[in-house]
Amino acid sequence: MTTERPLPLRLTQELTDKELFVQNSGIVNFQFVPDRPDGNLTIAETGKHIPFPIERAYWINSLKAREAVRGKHAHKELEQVIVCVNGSFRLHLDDGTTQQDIVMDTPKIGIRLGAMLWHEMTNFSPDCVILVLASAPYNEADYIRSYDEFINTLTEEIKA
Ligand code: T46
Repeated sequence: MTTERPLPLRLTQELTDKELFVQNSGIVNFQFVPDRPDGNLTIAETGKHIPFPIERAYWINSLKAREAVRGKHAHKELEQVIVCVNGSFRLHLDDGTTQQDIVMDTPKIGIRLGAMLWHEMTNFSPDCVILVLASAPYNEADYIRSYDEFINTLTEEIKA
């Protein structure tokens, strides 16, 4: 028997949190100002688009290896918004019960990565640039890097 995996979600302006049914996530529509022929401007403001005060930003590029994998962890408390500012990649989300894949290929829409959400990034285009806005400074103690530990922590939280 084969288990069917749902088709990856495509980011469009019409998309709502209803279609993104994995828990602790959400769609973030940024303010977009097309300035043709002088390029486009995309804006993220705390309170308006980002549901937390931004304490840290980091960006990822040079994703030339087809087989590159990033993420593969959850955070205990950190809140983040991830956006593909150039190129494309695939974002895999797992709340411990439900899994969903999203094709990240627009700078206009971000995805909220809430606490206790397992996430993996793959299928990077060579020109892919990822920006992440985070609610706190880097803290390795906030990471859960083992999937078994992630599931056990969720089970303990349900029992408590
Ligand atoms: C996340 C996803 C979306 C730091 O020292 N400071 C930092 O702010 C960051 C982000 C990383 N690092 C160090 C920690 C590791 O030794 O850089 C190394 C690589 O980090 P990591 O393996 O966590 O990178 P990714 O791309 O797998 O994950 C990153 C973020 O770390 C993570 O919080 O949610 O992007």
